This record gives sequence, C-alpha cells and structure tokens, in this order.
Amino acid sequence: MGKIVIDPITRIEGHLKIEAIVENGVVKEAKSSGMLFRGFEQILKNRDPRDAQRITQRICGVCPTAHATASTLNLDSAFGIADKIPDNGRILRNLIFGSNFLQSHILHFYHLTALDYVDVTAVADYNGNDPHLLQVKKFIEGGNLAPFVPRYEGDYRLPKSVNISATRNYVEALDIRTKCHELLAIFGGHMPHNMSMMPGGVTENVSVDKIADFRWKLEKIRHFIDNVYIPDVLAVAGVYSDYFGIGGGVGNYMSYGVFELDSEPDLTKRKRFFPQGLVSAKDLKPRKFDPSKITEHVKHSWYKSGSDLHPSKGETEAFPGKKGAYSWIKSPRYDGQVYEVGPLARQLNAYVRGEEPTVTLVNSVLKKFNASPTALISTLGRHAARAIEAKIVADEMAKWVMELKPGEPVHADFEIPESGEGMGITDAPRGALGHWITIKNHKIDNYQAVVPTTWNGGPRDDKGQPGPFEQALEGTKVRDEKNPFELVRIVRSFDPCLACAIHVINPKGTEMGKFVVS
Ligand code: NFE
Ligand code: MG
Repeated sequence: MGKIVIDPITRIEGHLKIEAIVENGVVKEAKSSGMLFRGFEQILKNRDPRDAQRITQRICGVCPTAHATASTLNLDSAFGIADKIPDNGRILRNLIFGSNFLQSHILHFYHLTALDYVDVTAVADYNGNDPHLLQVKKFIEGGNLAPFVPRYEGDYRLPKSVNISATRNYVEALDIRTKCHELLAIFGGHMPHNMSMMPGGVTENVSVDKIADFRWKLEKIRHFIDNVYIPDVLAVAGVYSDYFGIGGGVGNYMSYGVFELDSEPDLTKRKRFFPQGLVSAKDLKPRKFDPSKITEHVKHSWYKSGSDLHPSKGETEAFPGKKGAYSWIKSPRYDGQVYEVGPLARQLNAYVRGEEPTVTLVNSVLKKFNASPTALISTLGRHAARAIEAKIVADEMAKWVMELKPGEPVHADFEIPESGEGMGITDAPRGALGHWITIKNHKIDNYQAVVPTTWNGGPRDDKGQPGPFEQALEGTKVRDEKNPFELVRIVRSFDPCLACAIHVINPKGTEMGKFVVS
C-alpha cells in the first residue's frame, strides 16, 4: 500500500493538496485539502453594501467577474430592485460575464491542463517558420523550462505533428485570452476587476462604435474556438479516449443557471440561457433546485463554527489544528447530498432538459466517439463540456450584443435599505456560485459565499461522505505510482481554484493574527 501526495496540484491558485492511498494499483482513499487560509471577513464587516461587488471580486484573479455578478445579483435582491434591471443592463452584464467565461475556458484547456496530454518537447528540433513555435523552441533552448516542467513522464501519446500544433496553439491561446480581456473591458472598464457592474445594472452606456468593436473582437475569439480549441480537444479525446471512462465521481450535478434572459425577481424562476436545476447520472432526469436546501458542513474543515448551516446564517471561525480536520475548504451539500458543479453539470442539465444548441453539439461529440451520454461523466467529458460551452456562449454573445439599444438606460436607481437580506446565485465558469448578504443599519452585517471549488474540492462532510474530487479519484487505477498521470488529469479536469474555494468572507469570522497555522 502506497501513499501519493501531490502538493500543489494546480497550475494556478496553487494551494490544493491531494493525497491518495493506493492498494494493488487502485486508489482506495483520497483526500482533497485546501492549504491556504484567506480572510476577507474583517474587510467586509460594517462596510457600505455597495462595496461587496468591489471587494468580492478580489477573491480571485481568474473569475472576478463571477463574484461581481453574484454580488450584484445579491444586492439587486437585498435592495428590492431585481425586477427593475433594464434590458441594456441585463444584456451588458451577460456580455461582460460571457467574456470572462471564454477567457477562463481557454485558459483552462491550454494553460492549466494541456501539458498533461501534450508533449512540448516535440518542438525541440522544430525547423519550420511558425513564429509561435520558434518562440517556444528558443525558450526551451534557453534551458528555462517552467511552466512546462515539472511534469510526469511516460504517458504522452499524441503523434509528434499534433504535439507541435497544440504547442503552437498554446501560445496563440495567450493572445486570444488577451482579446477576451479586451472584450470584457469594452463595457466593463477593465480586467481583472470590472468597474461597471452595479446594483440595478451597469455604469457603461451603449454606443454603436462599442457594439462594432465588441463584434469585431468577438469574431476573432469565435474563430479560435471553432477552428483551434474544439479541434484540439477532439484530438486529445481521440488518443486518450480511455479517459471517457476515468474520473466520473459523484453522479449528482447542479447548476444555478447563468446568463439572465429576464428580470424576474425570484432567482429560482428567472429565465436563464443555461437553465437552473439538478440531474443525477442514475436516471438523467431533470429536477428542480431549491436554494433553502444548501448547507455547509465543517466537521473535517479547520473551523469551529456551527456545521450544516444555511449560507444566510453561515459562520466562519477558524480553528487550525482541529482534530480530524484536513482542509480550509468547507463541504457544501444540497439536501445532505454531494454535488458536482461546473461546465459538465451545466451542459448535462441543459442536455436532459432538451435545450439547444447543447443537445445537438453534445450528440455530435458522442457520435464521433460512438459513446452514450454517460461517457460525459468522466475526465474527458468535463473537457468536452467546457469546449462545447465556450462555443455556445461565444455564439450567443454575438446575438446578445445586437440586442443592445444605444441611448436607452443601462441601470435602475436604488436606495440602500436600513435592513434586509439578499441572495445572488449564478453559475461561474467553474460552477454554481452563491452570495448571501444581511444588511443592518445600512451596513453589511453578514456576507457569505459558497463557491464552485468549495462544492467540488471540499473534504468529507459531517456524515463522512467524500467530496467530488475525492469520489472522482477513489477506485482509479494508477499505472505508475511515481508518475500518477491519472490523478492530476482527473483533478485538473474540474479546473480547481483554491483562492475561490477558501474565500472566507464572513464579516463576523476569525480575527486574523490570533492563531498560528500548525
Ligand atoms: Ni477563482 Fe471561481 C470560477 C468562482 S471557482 S475561479 O469559475 O466563483 O471556485
Ligand atoms: Mg463561504
């Protein structure tokens, strides 16, 4: 029996430790540990509620726009103006958020996970003229090999020509991500922290020249997604097709829904482009979501606050060194059950509801691999869902931008109430994201976030049920314990972000400096 420890495992926001006990070449038990403590709590306490969408964006440099979206929805709801958002404001929020989705998905495939499948050393003897490849070759010749190493050895299977073209695309993807940031900045002001989203809508007005600029930049990104990103994912899937059967995991999927199509104040009734709901791998039948069923467990997390609390009543009091605990991430549960969130959950949820274009695109991928929908519930299924989703979002953005009306309002007026409660639920690139606020004396009294990587990366809950990363790893065959490709490929397919997962923004929480992390 051996123990594999990978720490850190992620290529960004790297504070995730994975431990796997391997018996007879199979993972018997896995542990996911968030090894970083944040501390936004003292920052938010007694603040003007409008500061929430400025400060919560600082939780993460990858998906700040997700926190901007959740916090503005939260404040819309607490201020009683969720039904007052003008169409321009609603559409501009979708365009700003959509730009971040595209950037995030392209980042994930090329820069956070491709090097698990693509052998960059194929470029070492390249003798062509492609400037991107010559750049990489020069870089390798310089002997400074990060970020291409460290890496595991022994399971790079793509033909040399595909390794070379994918490496070229790795470099081009950096430029395309810049384009996504520029796209976001047209109506968002700047990236990473947009200044435009606000309760009631956005601050940036619509003009014909901004619409034209947006369309032009978006077309370049769409071209990359259709002609580079999706073909590369399919090329990887073709050669590593065994990963359609590896890393499945919990079998429960949840999406809060994202991209608002109306201004219905009840966020469980609001129409969204990607629908809200639950689906189980057992029957692939859609079920309705009820936010009152969300709680967070902390038995195995380094907190001494109450367990199994709804986020609106959530507490966050740190207790480093707590017996039996092994993570700073909490364990969110829905109706006491473990749920995976993210692009796979979102696309499965849309698929079982018969939503287009998800059904057509998913079916075309499944047909290509002669696979059934359950093959999606896997490591490669997460990559396929993410790539399909990038295409769908980019194509819809091209339509949404044409629905803008220059000269019409972009936000509604509001007043900060003396007291109130709010909930902002949306789906971030990595999955279901919720913010909850309590206002007293016009100030923030309590603010809680339950974040995608909190759902996916949390430890065992109060009942001992392992989290989604842990369940996806358990039962996996490890071919070579010194080069555990299977483990990193599975965990990275979720696109973990630890900065998000351990945001810890309860304003009543721990006073920093009163403890020593053991
Ligand atoms: Ni820091 Fe995030 C996304 C959010 S993940 S990346 O997507 O919300 O926990
Ligand atoms: Mg939280």
